[in-house]
Amino acid sequence: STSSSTSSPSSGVGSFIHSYGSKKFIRPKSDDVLDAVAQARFNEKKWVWIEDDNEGYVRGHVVKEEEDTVEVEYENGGTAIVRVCTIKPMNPPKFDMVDDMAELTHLNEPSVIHNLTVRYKTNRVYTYSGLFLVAVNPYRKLPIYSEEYIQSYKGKRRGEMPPHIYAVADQAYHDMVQDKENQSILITGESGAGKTENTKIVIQYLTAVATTTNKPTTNILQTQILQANPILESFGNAQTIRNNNSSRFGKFIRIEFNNRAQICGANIEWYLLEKSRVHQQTSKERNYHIFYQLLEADEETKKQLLLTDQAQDYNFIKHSNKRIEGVDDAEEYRNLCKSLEIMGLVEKEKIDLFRIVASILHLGNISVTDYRDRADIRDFSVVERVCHLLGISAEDFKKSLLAPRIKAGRDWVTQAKSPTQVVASLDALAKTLYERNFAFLVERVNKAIDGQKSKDKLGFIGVLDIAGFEIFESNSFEQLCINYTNEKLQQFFNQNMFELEQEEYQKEKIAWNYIDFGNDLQPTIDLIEKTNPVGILSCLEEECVAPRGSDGRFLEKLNKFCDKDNPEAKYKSTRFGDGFILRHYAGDVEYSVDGWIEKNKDPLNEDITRLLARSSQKHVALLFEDYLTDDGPSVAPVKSDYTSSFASMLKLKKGSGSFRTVGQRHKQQLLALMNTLHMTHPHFVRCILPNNRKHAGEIQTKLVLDQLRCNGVLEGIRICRKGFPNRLSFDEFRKRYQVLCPYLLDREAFIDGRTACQMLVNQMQLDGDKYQIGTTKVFFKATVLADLEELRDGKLSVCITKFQAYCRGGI
Ligand code: AD9
Ligand code: MG
Repeated sequence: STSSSTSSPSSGVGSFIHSYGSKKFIRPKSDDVLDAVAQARFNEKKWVWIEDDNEGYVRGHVVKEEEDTVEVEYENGGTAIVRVCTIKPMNPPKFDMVDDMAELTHLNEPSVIHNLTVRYKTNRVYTYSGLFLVAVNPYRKLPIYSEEYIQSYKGKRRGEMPPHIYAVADQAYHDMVQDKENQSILITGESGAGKTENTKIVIQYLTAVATTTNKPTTNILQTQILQANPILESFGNAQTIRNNNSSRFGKFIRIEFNNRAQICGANIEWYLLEKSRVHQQTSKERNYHIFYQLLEADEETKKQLLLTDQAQDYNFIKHSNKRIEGVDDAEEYRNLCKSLEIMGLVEKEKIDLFRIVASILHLGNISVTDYRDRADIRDFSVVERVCHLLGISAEDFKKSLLAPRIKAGRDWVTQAKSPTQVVASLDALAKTLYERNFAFLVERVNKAIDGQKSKDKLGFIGVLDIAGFEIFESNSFEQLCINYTNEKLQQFFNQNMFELEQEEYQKEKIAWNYIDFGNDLQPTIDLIEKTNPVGILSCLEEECVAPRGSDGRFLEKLNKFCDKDNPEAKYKSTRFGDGFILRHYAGDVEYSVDGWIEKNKDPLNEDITRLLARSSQKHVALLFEDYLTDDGPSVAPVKSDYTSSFASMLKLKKGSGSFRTVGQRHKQQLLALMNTLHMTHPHFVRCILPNNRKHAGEIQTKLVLDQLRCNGVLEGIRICRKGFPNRLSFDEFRKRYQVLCPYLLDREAFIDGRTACQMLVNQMQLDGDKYQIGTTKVFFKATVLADLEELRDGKLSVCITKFQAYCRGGI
C-alpha cells in the first residue's frame, strides 16, 4: 500500500538530492562545483566528532591512529590524544541539513545533533528521523502556519515538501481515507517542548482541510472543537518554571470523520491531572489559570461566588506568582466565557463550574487551630462561605471535618482528628473537588462535540499530547506513572517500526531472521505492571490495603525483585537502601518511595463526601454521586443525561475494586489507551526543548542529546542499525555508483537492474553480510554507504580537479 512506502523508516540516500515540488519551497539550487570543493576539502582529512564535556561534541580531525587511542586536532586549535570510542565519524558536507536523518550515512549522536542544530539555526524546526518527526520549539512565531501553508501541504506526499507537522497531519488524513483505518498521532516531549502547540496545529490543519462545505452546522462543530482547547487550558494548565502555559494533564483527542471524510465530532480523554498544584505551588509558579481568571470576573459573578479581586486574600494562591508576563487574565476570562458559550453551556452551568473553583479558594482559607492536639476551626464564617457555595450544612461539615463518623463493624462511631489530619483532609477535599470538576468539564465538552451520533462514520484520527519521560533529581510515584506510560509507548513504537521494517524485508524476499524489538522493553514493563508474580503497582496495592501498610514495608517487598547475580536485571535497590532503581530504555531512574502509600490511596474524608453527595446544589451532588449510600436521609440522586458516563469516566465508583487507587486507575486507563492505539496506524512526533531559557535560536547540545535519548529517537536509530538501515532502488543505486564500475558505464547493451547491482557489489568487493539484494532494492548495513560514498567522492574529485585545471587553463 502507499502508506507503507511513504512512511518506511528510511527512504534511501538517493532522495537527498531531490527538490520540492512547489516552487516556493525549492531549496537554494545547489552549486555542484562549490559542493565538490567543500567535498574535496573534507576529503583531505579524516574528520570526526570528538566528545566534549561542555559542548557535547566538537569538530576535529585525526592526526595519528594507535590501537586504542587517536591523536586529534581540534578545529578550533589544539591537539589531544583521546580514546577511540570517544570519536565518531563525521558526515560529508553534502549531508548538512538533510530532511530525514535516516539518510545520514553515519548515523551517530553527534551527526544527529549537528543536523538538528544547523536546521534550527535557519528556522527549519521540523526534521524527520525515520518514522519520527522531530520538532524543535522555535520559541518565536514562524510564518509557516498560514492558510497558504496548509493548502500547500494538502495531499502532498512526504518528501515533496519540507518536513512539517502539517505533513504528518496530512499523511494521517490521507491514510485514514485511503486505507479506511483509524490513525493516531503520538506527540511526546519534555515540558515546554511544544507538544500542546503542535497538537493545536494538527487540529487546526484537520479542521481546515476536512470541512469543505459551508453548512453552518459543520462550522459550529469545527469552532467548538477548536474552542475545547482554551477551555481545557484554563482548568488544566498552569505557569511552571519550565512553561508559562504548562499542561498539567495528558490528553488524547479523537477527531471523528464521516464517509465524506469530513469532521463529524470529537472526543477527549484525559490522564493524570496534577492535583497537588491546587493547594501548593512554588513562588515562581502559579495555580491553575482559572483561579486567577476568576478573580477578574465581573462584579456580579464575583458577588455570587463571594470572591474579592485580590489573589492576596486566598491562601491557595497568595504565595504563588500572580501575573504571567504578556498574559492578561481579565482578557483570558472573557475568552473563556466566550468559549464556554460556543460550547453551548448556559449561564447556570458556567456558574456551577466556577462555584467549585471559588469554593476551593475559600476552603484554603479555613484555618485549623490546635489546642492540646485537638483541632478546631478559628473562623466559622469561612466554613459557612464554603458550605454556602457547596450547598451543604456548615454545622454538619464542621462535625464531619473534625470528628468524622466511621463504620466500626455494624455501628457508626465518631473519631476525633488531629489538627494535622484535619488540614490534610481539607487539602485532599480541595484536590478532589478540583479533579472531579475537571472530569465533569471534559465530559461536558465531549457531550457538545460528540461524534457518536453520526451514522456514516469513516474513522478517527487521535492526537495524544502526553508528558515525556522524566528523570529528575528526586523521582516519586508521579514519575513512575509517567515513565511507565512512556515505556509502553516506546514499546508500541518499536513494535510498529520493526513490523513495517520487517514487512519490507519480507516483501523484498531478503534473508532475515525476525526480531521482536518490543521485547527489549518487556522486562521493565513486567516489573511495573504484572500481577502474577506481583509487580511494583500490585505490590503497592497490597500494601495499601494491608492493616499496617507502610512505605518502608512496601520497599522491603520490592527489594525481593533484586537479583544481584543478574547483570541484566532491571531492578536494583539504591545505595542507601531508601528507594529503588529501575532500568528504563531511556536510562536508569532512581525512585524514592516516600509517601507512595498516601499518594496511591488518595484518602478522602468519606463523611464529607457523603455530605456532598446530598448537596442541594445538583452539580455538587453529581460530582460525588458515587458516595451516595443508603446511610443518612434518603434524597433522590439527581440524574442527568451524562450521569452514567460521568461516573464511568471518573472510574471511581466505589466497590468496583480495581479502580480504587491512583495506580490501578492509571494502569487501567493506559491499557485502554494502548488498546485504542493498537487499532490505529500510528504517526510519531517528538518535541524537543532547545534550551532552558525560552530563547529563540539557541541550542544547548547536552540538553537536546538527553532528550533524544529519552524520547526514543536514538533508540530508534540503534535498532535501525541492527537491520539494513539504508536502501536504494536498483535504478538509484546504479545511477549513483556506476562511476565506480567503468564496465557498467561503457556498456550500451541492456543489463537488468538486479544483475547490474550484483555486478556493482562484486566490483566493490563488498562483504556478503553487508548487503542484501531484494526484488527491487539493494539493502545495506549501517556505514556501508558511507564507504561507497567515499569511493565515489574520490572518483569524482579526480574529475573536479581535472575540471578546475581546465578552467584555470581557460583563463
Ligand atoms: V508541557 O509538558 O504541557 O509543560 P508542552 O505542551 O510540550 O509543555 P507547549 O506546547 O505549551 O509545551 O509550548 C511551550 C511554549 O513554547 C508555548 O507556549 C509557545 O510559547 C512556545 N512554542 C511551542 N511550540 C511553538 C511553535 N510551533 N511556534 C511558536 C511555540 N511557539
Ligand atoms: Mg502541554
